[in-house]
Amino acid sequence: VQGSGDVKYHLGAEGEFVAGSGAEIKVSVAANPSHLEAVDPVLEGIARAKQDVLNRGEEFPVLPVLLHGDAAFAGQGVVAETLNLSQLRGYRTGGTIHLVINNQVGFTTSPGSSRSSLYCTDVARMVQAPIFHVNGDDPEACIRVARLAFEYRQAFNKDVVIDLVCYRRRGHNEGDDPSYTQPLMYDLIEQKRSVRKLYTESLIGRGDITIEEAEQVLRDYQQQLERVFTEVREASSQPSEWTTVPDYPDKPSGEASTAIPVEMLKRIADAYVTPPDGFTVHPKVMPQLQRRSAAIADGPIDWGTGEILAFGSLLMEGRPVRLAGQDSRRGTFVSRFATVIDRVNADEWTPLSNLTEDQAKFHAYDSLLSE
Ligand SMILES: Cc1ncc(C[n+]2csc(CCOP(=O)(O)OP(=O)(O)O)c2C)c(N)n1
Repeated sequence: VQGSGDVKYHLGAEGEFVAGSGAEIKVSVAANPSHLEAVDPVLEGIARAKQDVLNRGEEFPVLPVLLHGDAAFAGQGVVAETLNLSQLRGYRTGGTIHLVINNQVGFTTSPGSSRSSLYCTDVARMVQAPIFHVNGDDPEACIRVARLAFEYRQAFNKDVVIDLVCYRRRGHNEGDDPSYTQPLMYDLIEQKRSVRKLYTESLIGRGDITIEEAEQVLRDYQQQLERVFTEVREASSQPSEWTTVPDYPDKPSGEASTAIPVEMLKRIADAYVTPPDGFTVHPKVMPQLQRRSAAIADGPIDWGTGEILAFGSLLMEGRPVRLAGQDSRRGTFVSRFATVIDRVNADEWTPLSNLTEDQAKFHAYDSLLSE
């Protein structure tokens, strides 16, 4: 069965989180393959697509949260590429919260062998993201930093990083004994009391709770774990109602009609020769736009014009079109002119955004050079 074994979480999940206050929020966990950090840009794409559908502009109502390991965050190139996407018009998501679970080891590799930077989070300095280094043994400091990070994201719509400095008590997996490779660190870890014990002691010491209350909370929690464990065990012995492969819609069969009315063609042709008032089209570009417009009426249709007709007719049928890639707007080979730049003041004009009152939105973005 796909996703069985020790990596069930790789399948992702969707649900609704209900806070103690009763507030509800939709939460989804992206399917995450074993290739560390590969999910980062995928998650950003999911968040951006949801934001585009919600269409609430600079509100950025979907919050991406990325969890990283310290070795992977410092080592994987896709982390830098994802940070580089974070403020670009075609890709931004209004700020991502990056939480690095910094257990100070990557499987068996110590920081001295896994990075040249001082901190595992230094790569995020490339976008001047604030980075909070916080002691994982201090839950209240962690909560404070989490709130601060969220408030920063909401106020500035930029990425923010939490470096949760902590430790891994046991091996990377069941068969692993970290004292083979990090004996000194693991001597220290063995002597440490757990975060729960340390925090319980400080709450009791401060007089915030009594010993009896602490014991009661622990009992409740263990009962919850037992209950869920039993539920899961019983559920797994019944046939699963979940499918394990994506549900692909059937391909349309037979010939689909793709013809468009001649008025649509004419509207697209007109849009290409009707710049806004006061807009100065580059003198070498204007004849190309005029040729395109004439070709729509009389032929022949070249590749670039064919594309524009396809996009334009989809837009007039109410389907949004998003085009993102290297030099997408002009077209690498001077072929597209999805966006035209004013020769005098560098203003932008996108003819396909000016077709009809009720057309769908057209987005054309030049992308970062990442491939
Ligand atoms: C791209 C990639 N390289 C190597 C691995 C194998 N691998 C899995 S976990 C791991 C160590 C990761 O260390 P860290 O990022 O610090 O996260 P931790 O497991 O300590 O939370 C390695 C090397 C992988 N899954 N993906």
